[in-house]
Amino acid sequence: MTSAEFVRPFPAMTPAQRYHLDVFGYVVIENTLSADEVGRLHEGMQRLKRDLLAADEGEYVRGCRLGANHPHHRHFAHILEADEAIYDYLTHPRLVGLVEELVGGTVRLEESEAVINTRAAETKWDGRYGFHTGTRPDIGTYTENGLYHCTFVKTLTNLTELGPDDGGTVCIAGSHKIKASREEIIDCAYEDRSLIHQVVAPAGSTLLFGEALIHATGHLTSDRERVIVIGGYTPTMFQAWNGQEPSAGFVEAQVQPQHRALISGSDKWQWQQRHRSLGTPAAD
Ligand SMILES: O=C(O)CCC(=O)C(=O)O
Repeated sequence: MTSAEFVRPFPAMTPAQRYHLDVFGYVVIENTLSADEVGRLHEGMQRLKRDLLAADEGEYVRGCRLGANHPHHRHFAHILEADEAIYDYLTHPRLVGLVEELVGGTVRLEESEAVINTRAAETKWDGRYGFHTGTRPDIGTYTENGLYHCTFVKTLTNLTELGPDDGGTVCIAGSHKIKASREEIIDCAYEDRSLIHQVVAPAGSTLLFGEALIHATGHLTSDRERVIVIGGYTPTMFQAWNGQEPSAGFVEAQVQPQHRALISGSDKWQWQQRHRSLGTPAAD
């Protein structure tokens, strides 16, 4: 990145993408990353996985640690500082533009994660998912111009192809707006499984959603490894997730000036709000 300006599209979604997001609580935007970007990120994640597995248990590698370390499911916490390709992903202008549209203003990075998983050892699946949320309707959501907004937004980008058997993220459609007991909503979804939507998309596609949406890792039954990278973002005055604050040394030495506020949260209460109308066409 050489340009001194950090230009993000606004609005970043087409009206139809925005409507999909409002109705279901998520939208999958295919091929947000080029094949080269996917390749660099995939290599970066495999390198990080190798280095973490070679390190002592609990040890940090380039600022990252394994939050979960099972042979079939590894969760990587704070990947920001681990690889230049990951930094480029987390500061990708189009992806940050998508996030800002859903937040309704400028954002800071709140966390960076990845998941690498494969089919679990043979046990009979009980048909249930690890459904969870990071915020709740009303507490972390609001409406402006008649459109849904959320103050905790994620981009989940798959670096491997996701067919129906490849364990793509699942969510309970529409749960981002339902201010009822989470357990009762989950019971409804198990009763009518058409309410559970799953990501099926080519490598390099991005699932965009607000964390009030009930979601989980999907059930993987194929022989393929799934690799996803995740950026979490909030308005500028919010805090990073526990243990996810970027190191001062990294911000000083590695972060480009135009990304400082995004990565460090230094804009704090100078939050700049921006809200679209549904029919506004997407910017180029
Ligand atoms: O592994 C997944 O697909 C879901 C990840 C997730 O739950 C999250 O980022 O909050």
